[in-house]
Amino acid sequence: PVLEATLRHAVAQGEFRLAYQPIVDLRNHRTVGVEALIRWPRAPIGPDVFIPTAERIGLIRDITRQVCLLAARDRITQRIPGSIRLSINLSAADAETMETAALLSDLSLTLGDTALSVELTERCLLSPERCGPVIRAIRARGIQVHLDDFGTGYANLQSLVELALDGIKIDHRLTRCIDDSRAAREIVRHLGRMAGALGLSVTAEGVETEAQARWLSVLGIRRAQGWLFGRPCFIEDYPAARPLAQ
Ligand code: G
Ligand code: G
Ligand code: MN
Ligand code: NA
Repeated sequence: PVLEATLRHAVAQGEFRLAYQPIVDLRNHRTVGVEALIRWPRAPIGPDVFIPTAERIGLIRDITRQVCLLAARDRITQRIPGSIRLSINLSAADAETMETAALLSDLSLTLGDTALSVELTERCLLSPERCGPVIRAIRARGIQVHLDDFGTGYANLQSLVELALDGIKIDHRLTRCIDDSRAAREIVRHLGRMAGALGLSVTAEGVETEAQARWLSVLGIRRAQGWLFGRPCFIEDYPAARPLAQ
């Protein structure tokens, strides 16, 4: 209840910021995109704690609206060179209202040359009859839709059957096992093949070591994200140029 009241206040006061984490091409470690991750600087808790609360008390659509405004205001192209794609995370309630497509469309126009993607979790897709039309409207505006946390849920293969999507993001829990587990490697290899056959891109999340990055390359995965390449940081702290790894 204290968190709920504080969170309502934070939404009313606009106390959130976005941290950006690079997404790289594993073949040359060049930044091809950034994921925007919400932060609440005044509070010592992360979105893993306050986003579920916001979802429960009906604040998430207000928060998503603020995320879109913050992403427009941060002018990321002035700090992050090259043609990159910005990804933002959506919650289930966002995926069920057409207002989200309009919101994203406005953001996409503001971003100009920077392409826009959204990341949905499986929970966003629980009612395909409601999210299907919203996802189609988002994609019709040239915005990509990626399925987040792939490989750890239970029904996301069905999502790939029912919905046209652009890519999947392999959950960090799977990436973490890749050095030690032949099973994890085979799963990632086959996920990559399956995604390729379906015309989906694959991004591995939570890459922390060179060994994991090498395995992913060997297994045919092209895009990755994780502390090895960069931690999420506010736009003013975003490294001006990221050295290419040898
Ligand atoms: O940034 P971090 O790894 O702490 O994020 C924790 C969780 O919060 C992740 O599941 C991430 O998808 C989610 N998250 C981060 N930023 C946002 C956001 O802007 N909107 C929503 N809906 N979820 C977010
Ligand atoms: O669910 P989603 O993929 O949107 O959440 C991304 C979360 O993963 C964020 O909270 C982000 O801070 C975190 N994250 C990003 N890179 C790494 C990493 O290399 N290792 C770990 N453990 N977490 C990471
Ligand atoms: Mn995400
Ligand atoms: Na994820």
